[in-house]
Parts: sequence; C-alpha cells; structure tokens
Amino acid sequence: VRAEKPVVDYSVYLVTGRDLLPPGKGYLESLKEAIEGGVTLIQVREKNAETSEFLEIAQQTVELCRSHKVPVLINDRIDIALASRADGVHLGQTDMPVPMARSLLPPNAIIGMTCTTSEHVRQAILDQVDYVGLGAVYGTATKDVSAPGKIRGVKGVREMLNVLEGTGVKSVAIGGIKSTNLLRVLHGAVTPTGHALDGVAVVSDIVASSNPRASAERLSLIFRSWAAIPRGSKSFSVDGADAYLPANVIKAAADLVAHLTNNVVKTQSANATIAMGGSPIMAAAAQEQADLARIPGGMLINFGTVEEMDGMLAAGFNANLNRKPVIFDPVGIGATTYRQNCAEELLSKWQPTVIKGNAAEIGALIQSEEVDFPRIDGVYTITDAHRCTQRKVKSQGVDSLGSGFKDPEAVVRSLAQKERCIVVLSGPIDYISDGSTVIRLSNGHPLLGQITGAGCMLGTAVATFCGAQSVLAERKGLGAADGVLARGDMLTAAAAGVLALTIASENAAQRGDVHGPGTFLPALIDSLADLTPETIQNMAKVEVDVE
Ligand code: 3NM
Ligand code: MG
Repeated sequence: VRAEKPVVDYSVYLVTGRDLLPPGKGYLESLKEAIEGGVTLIQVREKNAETSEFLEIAQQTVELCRSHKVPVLINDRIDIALASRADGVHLGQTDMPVPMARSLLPPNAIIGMTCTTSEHVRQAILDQVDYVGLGAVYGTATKDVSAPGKIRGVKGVREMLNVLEGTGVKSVAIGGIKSTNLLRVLHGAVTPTGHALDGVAVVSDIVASSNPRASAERLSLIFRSWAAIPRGSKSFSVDGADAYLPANVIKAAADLVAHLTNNVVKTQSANATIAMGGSPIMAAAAQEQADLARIPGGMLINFGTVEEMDGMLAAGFNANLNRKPVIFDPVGIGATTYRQNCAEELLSKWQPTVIKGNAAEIGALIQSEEVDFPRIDGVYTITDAHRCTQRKVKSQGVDSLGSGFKDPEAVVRSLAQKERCIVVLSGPIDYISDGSTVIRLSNGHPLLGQITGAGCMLGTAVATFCGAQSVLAERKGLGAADGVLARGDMLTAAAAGVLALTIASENAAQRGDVHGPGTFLPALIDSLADLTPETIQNMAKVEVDVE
C-alpha cells in the first residue's frame, strides 16, 4: 500500500548554510527562530561536511523540525536522508538519478530537483519529482552560478514555469531572493495562463541574518499577502471600446501622488498634479519611502536625473508591498549605459504597474534584454526613420521620437507581457496595453513637443489617475486585475491619465493668449485644472483592439 504523500507547504523554503551564520549565532538557534518566523520547509545543505558530521546535523534538524511539524529534506544524499528519517531529498542535475533515488527511499518521500532550463524541467516531470527548484533567479554569493546561462532572471523562471502547467509538479524559485525582491519574483514569474510559483527557497536572507525570525516573518508576510490576491481571472472584464471610453474616468480627488522625479521638471510636474486634483510630494530619500507608501495614491518613479537609486529601490519596494501603483518613467534610458543598468536593476527588484516611455525609451527597454526577447526579429522592427536600428537603439535625449515602431501594437503588448505590467508608448498616437488589449489614443498637440518635461507630465498624469483609481478600488474592496500587482483597473486609469494631458494640450493650444511654447505651458496647467470627465469623454479619440 502506497502511503499518502504529506502535503507540503513550499511557500517559505529555507535551505541551510552553516557557513553564512553571523558570529555568535548557533545553527539550531537560528533554525528554530526561522521556523518560529514562518519557514514552512527546510533543506539541509552541507557541501563541505564529512558524512558523520552531515548525519549529525541532519538528525538534529529532523528532531527540531518534527516538534514544529516542518518537513526536512536532505541535499544530495539519499543515505543521510534514510539514516536521519528525513522527509525526502533535494537533488541536483549531477546527483543520483531520480528513479534510483525513488527506489531507495520510502514511497512517500519528497523528491525535488534543481532546474536551470526548460529541458531540465521536462525531464523532472517525466521523472515524477514532487517539486522543482527553478533558478538561479539572481546572482548570489551562496552558490557558484557564474557559468553562462545559470542566472535566469524572473522571466527565465516564468519560461520554466510554463512547462509545468497542468502537471501538478510544484515549484519554488531560488537564487538571490530577498524580501526586497520577493514580490517582483512572485508577480513576474506568473505564466500567461496564471500558473504561479508555490514558494521561494532562500539561504542568505534568513541564515545570514542576526534576526532570522524577523527575516522569515517578512518573507512569509509578503508571500501570504501576494497569494491572497486572486489570480488567473480577469477582475475587470472588458468587452469592447465602451469600457475604455472615460465614462469611468475619475477626476483624481485630492489623492496623494508621491513623486521621485528629476530636478528638471519638479515644479512643473507638481503643478500639473495639483491641477488634476492630486496632491504631490517630491520625496527622494530612501528612508521616507515606507511612510509614503502607506498614504493613499500612487508612486511615480521618474529617473530623469538618476541620482537616488536607493530611494527609487525603496520607493518601488514599499509601494509594491502596499499594493500602490508604481509608474516607472525611464527618461532617456537609452542615452547612457548607467541609465540602462539602473533601469534593469529597478525592474528586476520591484514590479512596475505602468511603464511609460517614448519610442526611444521603450525601444531601449526592449533592447536591454534582447536575449530575453525571442520574437525580436519577427516583430519588433524599429524604423530607420527614427534613427533607431534593430540592433542598437539610441535615445535622442529625452525628446519624443513619435511612435517609431513599425508595429507599435505588438511592441506594447509584448513588453507588457514581458514585464507583467501596463505599457504606455507615447507619441503622436499613444499606445497603451496590458498585454492583451491595446488602446490607441490620438489626442494631443504639437506644442507638447516644444516644451521640456511634457513626457514627464504625462507620467505624472498617469500616476495621478492610477493613484486615484487604486484609492477607489481600495475603498470598494476591489482586487487587482489579472497580471497587475496594484489594485484597481490600471489599464483604464493609465489611458485616462494620457487622455487628460493630451486633451488639455488641445484645449490650451486653442486659447487666444497662447502664441507659442512659452505661453503654452501655463495654459496647459490651466487646462488641466479645467478638465472635467465630460470634456474628456467628449474629446477623447479612442480605439480599442482586444486580442
Ligand atoms: N541553488 P541565496 S542558487 C542552493 O540556482 C542554491 O540552483 C541555486 O542562496 C540554484 O538565497 C542557491 O543566499 C543559493 O541566494 C541560494
Ligand atoms: Mg546537489
């Protein structure tokens, strides 16, 4: 009779690493605190111990964990697992083959397998493992992952997760996962049909901590808050253009929008926010981000003058944690390698709700992870007319270049799918997508291209409307739409923000006292302040393409 497999909670999976313990912290002490903090599964990993020492550690671990009802797996060694009566093993690609391990272990033993490629995952499924460890997600000092292809990123994990769909094989991600990037890992790894990780495995974030209880609590809290969001279904169903006409456009009612924005356009962006009914605060210090994220509204991260990376990392992390929309405006990203690296780091550590950029910026984001973008030759051809070549996109400072892509719909759709967020591509026609729907907006005025910071103001408008929408959603108890981390209908809100600014620009340009860019700017702020939902509704030029 085959024994029932124990039900394993993979959510916060601690892999041990005795060499990483901080001075003065005992192994069992650290482990006990970690379990009390909410660790749900343990793997004893001993890469340097002799057999007798490994066995002793395994036995002590099993004893402690039994009393807390936390299962224990042993890394690599079937004999140690058997001798210590552990619950199973975790095997690497070069360890004993799974069928052989299975034949040696009790029938209800848990067997996990490390996978770096989709091929590994396919084999693990054939071998009927219980779970796979997918990684490395990020670089890590805990294990040598320096060989090419070993670091897979959030999107690499998603690719492997795709293979698991419908198989019942569980999965955790591993490698450099910390509480500060956990939400990005969990949200970013979800497959297009909604298949998600069952947990994350960590070593150093818990083991190297002098307070492993607090570290485990943090991971556990973040995991549970994420798992509580409904997934796999559209919370906001859309069946046609009407839903995007701004009947439900809200005038952002005194909701606060925290800005991390560049020094060039601070005043102007703040004034635009106030004109739309929002309440701006320019707050760049890392230390204030936790407080700010608790106030209703949205977080605009505009890195026009990239100076405060710590502040931007903290801002996105805290906003994610509080389910506040994060609007990322990677101004001039193509202009310098530093900006590209910064954008890559930010996008790997927190989850944006909306990415907004002009063609050069969106192009640079696409190119920045070219290898991760398999359809690049087929679809994403950037026209030479805009001095962008397919291999190398050069940002033209921060000026908008127009739509700049031969197939902008495909570009916004794919980038939205890749980053699991809303993408706004600005230009003479603005394209907005959540990865399936594409909204085309053709409002606007050429004078917008003749003042500085119009793009930044567009980001401000999107952030203001997304912030207000998330406040409304929170009040109504609404969740997040499928594929978006923040609450509320962020696609509609992003579109409404774009409409607000572009329609205001048309109204401003019509005014008799506007003679050029100098008089246009104050008129634009006036027009933003004069906007009503009815004006937006009457003037909006919207087309919707539902895939
Ligand atoms: N396996 P930390 S990465 C044990 O990629 C292990 O298969 C990995 O440690 C893999 O949480 C890794 O400290 C180490 O980064 C993870
Ligand atoms: Mg191994």
